[in-house]
Amino acid sequence: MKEGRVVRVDAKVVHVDLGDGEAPVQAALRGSLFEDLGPVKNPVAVGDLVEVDPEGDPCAVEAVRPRRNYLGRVASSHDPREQVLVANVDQLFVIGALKDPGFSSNRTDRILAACLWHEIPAILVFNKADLDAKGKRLERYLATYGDIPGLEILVTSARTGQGVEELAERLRGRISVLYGPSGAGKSSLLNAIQPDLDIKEGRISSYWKQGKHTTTYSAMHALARGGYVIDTPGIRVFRPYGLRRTQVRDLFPDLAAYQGACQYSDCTHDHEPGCAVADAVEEGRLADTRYASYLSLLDEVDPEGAYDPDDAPVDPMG
Ligand SMILES: Nc1nc2c(ncn2[C@@H]2O[C@H](COP(=O)(O)OP(=O)(O)OP(=O)(O)O)[C@@H](O)[C@H]2O)c(=O)[nH]1
Ligand SMILES: [Mg+2]
Ligand SMILES: [Zn+2]
Repeated sequence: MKEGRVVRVDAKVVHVDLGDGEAPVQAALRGSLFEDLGPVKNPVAVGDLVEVDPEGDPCAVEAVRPRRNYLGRVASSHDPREQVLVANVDQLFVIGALKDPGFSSNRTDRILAACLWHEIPAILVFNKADLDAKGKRLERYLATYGDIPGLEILVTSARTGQGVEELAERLRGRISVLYGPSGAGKSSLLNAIQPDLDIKEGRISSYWKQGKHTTTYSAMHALARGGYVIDTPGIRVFRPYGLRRTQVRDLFPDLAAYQGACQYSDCTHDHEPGCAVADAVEEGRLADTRYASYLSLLDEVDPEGAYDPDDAPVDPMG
C-alpha cells in the first residue's frame, strides 16, 4: 500500500501523485468509499491524501486519510448535498477581475465567509489591474475590503506582470488554491508565474464580458519554487453548506466588529431595532455590498427558522 496525494479527480478515476517523481497513477474508486458518505456528494477531492494499492487490478484508492481541512459547498441547485471542492490546503486565493468579467461582491463575500467557516486562510486578489489604469475601481474595492480584519489583498496583472512575483512568493512552499469566476485570470496568473505549466487560457466573450469556463476540472500543479497550487474551474454561484443562522454573523469580521454596539447582544443585524451594523451602513462606515451579501446568506441558510445540519436532506439514492 502506498500513500499519495490526489491531484485530479475524473468521473471514474482519480490521479494520485505517489511522490516518487513519476507521473501520477490513475486509480479507481472502491465502491466502499461511497458507503456512509451521508449528505456528502464526493468521497475524494483534489488534495486528499489517499492509500492506493499500485499492484491492484485495477489500481484503486483503498482509503482516504482524515482531512486537516477542506472547502465545501452545496453541490448544485438540484443537489442539496455537500460537494467537497479541495482538501488539506494551506491557503485559498479568491481571484477577482477589476474588469471583464465584472467583480461580484456577493460571490466573493460568500467564498470569504466559507473560508472562515472552514478555517482556511483567504487572500483576495484583484487581477487585471492593467484594465483599471486610473485605479478608480481598485480604490472603490479597497474601501470595501481594505479594512476587513485578517484579510490580505494582492493586486495583480497577468498581462503586465504587476504583483505576479508577490503572488509567486506567497505560493512558495505551500499548498494553495486559486478560486473565482470564469475569466478572472486564475490560469493566466499561474502561467505568468511559471510558463512551463502551460495551462489552457480562455477568452472573454466580447458580448457578455464573461469567461468561457476554459478550465474544466481542478488540478494540482507542482511549483518550481516548492509547493503546490490547485487551479479550479470558474464558479457561477457559491452556496456554503451546513451553516446555521447564528453562525453567519461571525463570518463577516467587519460586521462582527459592531456586534457589541447593537441594542441586542444576539442581534442578527437583520430586522432588530438599535442595530449598529445597519447604522454603520446608513452612515457609510460599512459597505452596503457587504451588508447585502450578509443578508442574502442569512436569508439562504435559514429561510424558515432553526436550521440543523443534521436535518440536511440526504440523497434517497445515497
Ligand atoms: N487584460 C488582462 N487580461 C487578462 C489578465 N489575466 C487574464 N486575462 C485574460 O482573461 C482571459 C481569461 O483568462 P483565464 O486565465 O483563462 O481565466 P480563468 O480564471 O482561468 O477562467 P476559467 O478557466 O474559465 O475559470 C484570457 O483571455 C486572459 O488572457 C490580466 O491581468 N489582464
Ligand atoms: Mg482557468
Ligand atoms: Zn445588529
